[in-house]
Amino acid sequence: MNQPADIHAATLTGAEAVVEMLKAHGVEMIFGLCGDTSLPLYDALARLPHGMRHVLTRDERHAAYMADGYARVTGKVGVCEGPSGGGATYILPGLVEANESSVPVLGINTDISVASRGRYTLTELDQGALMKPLTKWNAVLDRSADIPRVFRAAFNAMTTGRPGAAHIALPFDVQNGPVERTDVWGDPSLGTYPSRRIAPDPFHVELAAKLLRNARRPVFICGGGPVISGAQDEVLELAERLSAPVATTISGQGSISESHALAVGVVGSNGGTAETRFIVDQADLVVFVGCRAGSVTTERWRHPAPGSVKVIHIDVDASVIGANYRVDVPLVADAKLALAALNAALDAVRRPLDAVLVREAKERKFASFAALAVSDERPIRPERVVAELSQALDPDTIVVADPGTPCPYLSAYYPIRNAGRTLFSNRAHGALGYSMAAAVGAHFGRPAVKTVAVMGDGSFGMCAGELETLVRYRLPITLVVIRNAVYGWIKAGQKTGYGGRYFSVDFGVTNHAKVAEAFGVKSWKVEDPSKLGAALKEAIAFGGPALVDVVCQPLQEARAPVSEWVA
Ligand SMILES: Cc1ncc(C[n+]2csc(CCOP(=O)(O)OP(=O)(O)O)c2C)c(N)n1
Repeated sequence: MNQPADIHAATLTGAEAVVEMLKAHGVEMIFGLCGDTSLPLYDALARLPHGMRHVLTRDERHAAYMADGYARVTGKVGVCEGPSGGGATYILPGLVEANESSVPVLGINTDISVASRGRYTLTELDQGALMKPLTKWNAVLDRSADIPRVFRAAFNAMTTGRPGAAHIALPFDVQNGPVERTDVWGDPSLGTYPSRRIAPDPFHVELAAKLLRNARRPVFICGGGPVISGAQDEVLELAERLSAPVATTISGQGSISESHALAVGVVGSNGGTAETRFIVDQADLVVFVGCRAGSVTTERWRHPAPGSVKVIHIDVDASVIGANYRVDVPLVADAKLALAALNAALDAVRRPLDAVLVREAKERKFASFAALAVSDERPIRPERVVAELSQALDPDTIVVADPGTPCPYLSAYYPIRNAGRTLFSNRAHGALGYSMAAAVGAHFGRPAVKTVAVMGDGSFGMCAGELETLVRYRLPITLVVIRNAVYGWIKAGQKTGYGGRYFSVDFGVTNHAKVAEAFGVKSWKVEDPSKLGAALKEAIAFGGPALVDVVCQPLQEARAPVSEWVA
């Protein structure tokens, strides 16, 4: 049996060194699930006075989503862990989402001993090969002495350049071998992101400033980059200086408050509308900021239309620039530094505010929404749910939206009133069942504000096990389930694109309120739209986990925000 840690000994065990390396990088939270190969690590966590909090989850996928939600709202690296074999395959979806969404999440899977490799050992798996294409950086440890260097490299990779996920496989015997105490150190600034900012080339800044000066109708399209780099002030200053509309992707929401006169809202095929598309189409210069200009944002590279506008592309990842659009000026840089440099170069410019186009587009967009938002139809219209949420929630509430109905409807019609990260979704892969766990991570990251997760019933089926985690930690999180007994987004696609030949998209009705109650979650089931607002307010005010099960219309009967389907 292991002895209590001697915190002054010249050597540590590998497991103790892992704990010290996490602490050295400023880690405060670890989300994870135990296993046979993790016993030394858990024992080190039990014995050492590290001050970190471990949240026991019911599934490694959700541990990774929690780390992701935590990282998104704190600006710190999220850490998750699990055991070998199934622990690695289960943690994987959360790591790949974080990586593709430029969120720094460190996944640690313990592993069978180095000495047992190649002998058909239970749970043996090539974790290095598995994680390599899915993470920004990964390593399999073979020797305890490498632990400090490997952890330093992982934190460096996650928080410099484009942030991303890292994975470390930590074999059982490596956890027990010796590590020199003098090697165990880390730079805590690498535990936050972006930890090392890259400044733009002044030559390209001048070229971009010239294009902006000459443009008559410039439009900004902000991806996730501005919020990641904390560039909200610089976005606002530049937009106001040029009187230029600011549109965002879903990940880019929070680049600007959507109450601002120049804020267009979301563009693209998942959350954009014809009205927001119009603002992009009338531009003579588009500035992509921390945005990959991918299929959803550009509605399959048609808005803006290639060749019809000049393009300035700002991104910290040089490979993004020019991948989809011919670029007139590339700015390889951190978004905050690039926008600050443009503000400085355009110091003399101050155009009078002219936001008529944006105002009219927003009025048209919300006029068609408003009629549906007050509808008393039963089952309840999704628009009504979004409108009631907008009324019930404070501007600083963190809202996490799952794919299906929640993400496109909330990103289109739930105007975020504060700049910064208050509404987010897993936009890279859009896997169902993200919001509940991400909300748990977000709550631990910002416990002083309310956190709400909005999901379809398809998503509920993929995350319900974590209700027990919410209850065990008595988390004051509100869950809203849009119940329609169908994979509605896909059924709507079958209607729109395949002549209504519905195939294998309907499933049975679940009473989510009852399921949640059985876990110990306070629940409401709402069928009457006039009772929805009150139920939401009660659930939000409740001091523990709460769920509102809303009996809704399926999407194919409701108006989808955009009739474009992305494939
Ligand atoms: C893990 C995963 N599998 C499949 C999909 C494809 N998919 C996208 S939306 C959707 C339907 C969502 O259904 P539900 O959660 O009930 O929400 P609704 O669309 O009915 O509002 C499906 C199956 C996905 N996004 N994630």
